[in-house]
Amino acid sequence: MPIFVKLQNKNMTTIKNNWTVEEILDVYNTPLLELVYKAQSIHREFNNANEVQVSSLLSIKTGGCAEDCSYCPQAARYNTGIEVHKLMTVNEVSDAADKAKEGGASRLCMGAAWREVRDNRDFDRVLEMVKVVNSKGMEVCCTLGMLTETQAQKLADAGLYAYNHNLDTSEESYKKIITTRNYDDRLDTIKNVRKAKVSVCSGGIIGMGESIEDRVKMLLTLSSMTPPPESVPINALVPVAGTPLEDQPLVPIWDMVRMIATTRIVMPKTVVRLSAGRTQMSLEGQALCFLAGANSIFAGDKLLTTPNPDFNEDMEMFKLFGLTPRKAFKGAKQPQVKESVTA
Ligand code: SAM
Ligand code: DTB
Ligand code: SF4
Repeated sequence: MPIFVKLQNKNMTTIKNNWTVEEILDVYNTPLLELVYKAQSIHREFNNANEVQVSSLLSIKTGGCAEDCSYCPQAARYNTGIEVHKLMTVNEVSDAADKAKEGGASRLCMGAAWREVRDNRDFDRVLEMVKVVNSKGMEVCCTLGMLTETQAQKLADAGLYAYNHNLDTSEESYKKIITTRNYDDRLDTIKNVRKAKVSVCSGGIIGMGESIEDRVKMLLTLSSMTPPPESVPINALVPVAGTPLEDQPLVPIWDMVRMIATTRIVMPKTVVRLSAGRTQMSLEGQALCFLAGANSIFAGDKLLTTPNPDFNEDMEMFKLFGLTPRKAFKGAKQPQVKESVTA
């Protein structure tokens, strides 16, 4: 079975975007080493396999969120003991961006524990933050919750490069994880981001008690978008005490490898980010994830509220694996992607 079809026509590459659940399940269930081999082959065909995009995360507004996302330490209704912090100042963000850039990050992703963006002074301040970080030659990403079309356009005008808005899981399992919004709300925001011509970053979390079919269905929804997201973060659940998912067992590394390899195969050109959960993975486990086609990480000692591997350890890991951090794409022409082709 051809697992993807690629047509080369000058600058135009066509990638299969009509996967079925059964086809993606077949990919996911391929014998492990064969799966990694296939994913690595596709990765090498479409990307520079020695380059890894390094993003730095900054929590610009922490905790006190109105939503009930079962995994999240920042939801106000769970007692997780995190330090709540109001919106940072533009100067604080500018200093943090300088530090991240010095460390080699090409992208700064600013996260706010908001259900949605409201048209108020806080949003005006975020727009200023975007302008300042953009002026430093970094790709600026935000994850601020739901957005209207107008808000997405304002962020784009301020110089936003990418917007992160995760689908997290399949539509069916979403209802078990979050009740204060629905899947369509998520899809609507992603559409608004697209309309504003901002790069889309959308992925999910594994290890929340979902089935393999749920994982596959999420990948189907992402790969069927026209075009698919430019980046897809794959998070392993970080079980946080006080959240409803605190007792979930840690995700086996083999599940993470399978999920990353499957993401790489169904979305060959997408940046696949090995996201939350790296502190619970060995170096060998992470090496397998890179072999399976991961080509991005969050670097920096903290994610939003939970720990991440030490920055210097990550740079040592890159050295050991022969990987180099990718330069910022800003200003570079993005390849054109034409959709719809049958395998
Ligand atoms: N409030 C915004 C939203 O929900 O879109 C932005 C911030 S929210 C913390 C960003 C993403 O972090 C979530 O969509 C989820 O995928 C991920 N996340 C949150 N808590 C996590 C955890 N404990 N383990 C893994 N990923 C997590
Ligand atoms: C994403 O997919 N993972 C990042 C980023 N997008 C915003 C967040 C992970 C958060 C992990 C839990 C925490 O540190 O609070
Ligand atoms: Fe709020 Fe986002 Fe956490 Fe959900 S994931 S509780 S929306 S910060």
